[in-house]
This record gives sequence, C-alpha cells and structure tokens, in this order.
Amino acid sequence: MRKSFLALTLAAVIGVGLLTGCGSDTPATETAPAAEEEKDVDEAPQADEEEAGDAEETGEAEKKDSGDKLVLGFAQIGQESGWRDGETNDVQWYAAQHTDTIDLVFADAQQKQENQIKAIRNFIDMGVDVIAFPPVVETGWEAVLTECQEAGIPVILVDRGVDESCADLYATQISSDFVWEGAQAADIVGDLLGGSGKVVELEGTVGASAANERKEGFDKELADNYPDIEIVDSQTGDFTRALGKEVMESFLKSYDDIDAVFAHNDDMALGAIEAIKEAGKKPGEDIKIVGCDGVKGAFEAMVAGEMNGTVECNPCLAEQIFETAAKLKAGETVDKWIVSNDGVFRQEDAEAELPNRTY
Ligand code: GZL
Repeated sequence: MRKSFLALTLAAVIGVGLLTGCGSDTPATETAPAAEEEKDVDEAPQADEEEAGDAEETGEAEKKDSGDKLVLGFAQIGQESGWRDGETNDVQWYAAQHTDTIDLVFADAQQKQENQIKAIRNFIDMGVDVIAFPPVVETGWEAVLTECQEAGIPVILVDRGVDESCADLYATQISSDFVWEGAQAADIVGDLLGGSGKVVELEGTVGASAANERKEGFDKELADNYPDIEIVDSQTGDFTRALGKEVMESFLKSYDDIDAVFAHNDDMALGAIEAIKEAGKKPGEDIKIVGCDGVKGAFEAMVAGEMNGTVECNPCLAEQIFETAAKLKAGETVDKWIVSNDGVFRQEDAEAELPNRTY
C-alpha cells in the first residue's frame, strides 16, 4: 500500500512539477517543491480539467455545474512547436494552481480547424462560462462564433486572430503584435547583412494570422528600409521544425548565394540550422538565421554561434486569459486587443538571457 501510495504521490508531484508555467518560480525542468511530497495524493494540486473529448465520447456534453467557479473551455491548436507546448503548460499550470476558482476544460485539436470547431461546440453544450482558443487560421469561424454569441458565451482569441468580418463575434484578442515582430526581424537581418544580400523566408502555417502578419511586417520593413536586400524565395514550413528543415534543404538546392534566413518561428529556424549544417555550410556565419518566439532552443543555438537573433513572442498568457475571462463572466467589458510586450534578442544577448528562458 505504502509503495503504491508513494508512487502515486510521486507521479502527482512529477505531473505538477513538469506541468509548470512560464511565469512560475519552479522552472519546467524541476519537480515540484519537496513539501508536495508530504501531501496526500488526493490533495496534490491537479489541473481541475477534463478533456473535452470526454464529452465527445458520451456523444453529448454534460452540463458543467461548478458553482461560482470560472469554467473556461480552451480549444488548443495542437503541439506543433516548443512555443505551443509552452503556452499549453502555462494554461494548465495556472489552472492547477487555482482549482478553487477555476475549472479548465481543455481540448487539443491536433492542428485541425474542424476539431477546434467541434471542441467549441462541445463547450457550448457544456454551458461553460468563457471560451478561449488560438484560431489555427484566420477564416472559417463565423458560424461557430455566432453560435457562441447566441449562447451568450464570450470568446477570447488567444495568440492569433480571425478575419475582420468576425470582429463583432469575440470579446477580445490576447496576443503579440506580429507585424511589429516581423519588422524587428527585418531590422536584425538588415543590420547583419550590412544592408544588402539575398534572403529566404520560412513562413508559418498557411492562413494563420501570426504568419500573415509577420510576413507583412518583415517584407514591408525590408522594402522600405533595405532596398538592396532581396527575398529570393518564401515558402511555408507550417511552424514545424521538420518541415522547416525540408524547405530549407530545397532552398539550398535552388540557391547557392543565400545570405540569411528569416523563419516565422524558432522551431523552423532550428530545422533550417540542421539543413545548413548537412549542406556543409556554417549556420550563423555563412548564412545568418533569425527567428521569432524566443524559445530556449533558439538561445542555445545563439550561444553556440549557429543563430543570430530571435524576436520574442510571449506564450505565457494564462494569467491574462483567466483574469480577462473572470471579468467577462462578471459582465465587464475589456479592451478589444490586449497586446503582449515582447523582447528582441541578438546573439550577443543570448548567454546572459538563457537562464531566464522558461519555455
Ligand atoms: C504566435 C503563435 C505561433 C508561434 C508558433 O502567437 O500563434 O504559433 O509563433 C506557433 O511557434 O506554432
């Protein structure tokens, strides 16, 4: 009994320890504080979350009855990048720390819009208080967002946006300024190339606002301020390391004079680094590499001299999400766009900053 109890406790502690948020003072790689090990496994803090899939399995969603707790349905895109995992960990960690006031119903859409829509419809049937989700692409949301509005359930867009035509169908968007991020990346590239050279672009998921707006910011900044830098090619790597590497391999076969890569996220930049090395060239030297997100792997690559810069995109949005949701549940109005503040980091900043990275 003792052994199984201890195993259960350890599992709960490890679960909580690994499930730590960006902002928590227990970095994701450590287990939870020793004090947790004394806790009865029933008391160990667990995210008070169910998988929305439970509702799918029963064919009909059970109505949530959580008293005056905030019941929030979160329809996550998937697990395409380290950044996305950081966001998921932060949301689940925050909910696990506030089980007395929060009920989190979490769904993972495996990158599919139809799964996000299905999860949102389940949340409506469950009668959650607020729905939050990162729209995987900008279009195709009018019907389901109208259903949320008709059900009287406010919607928070997280880390991405939807088409202007749906502007009246959600309460707020909590995200970074992607146009600004793209322009910052262009300034780093322009500086690294001394104002002239050839660049290839690894774009994010086709149709995603983060990809569309980073491209808009990057391309416009180059055109306005670095007319002698040419974007010779630009293709989607779908925000994944594997596809980023594959597309970079094809770029290297097509062009022998690439001076820099702008990747719409660091995961694709890390894939490009692999491809450049396998082609016998030195990433960070022969070909400069700039990404977005600010994941730990990008700082490690910069410390190794293989990457030259990253524009941070804060995934640690849980506190803002849940605090905003509580205001919406109380009938308060909030700003239409709650913008995250992001940093810009170059290779020379990386060593000092690396210990501070939490995702
Ligand atoms: C940005 C977010 C993007 C990240 C990628 O807010 O939507 O999605 O930059 C992730 O890493 O896939």
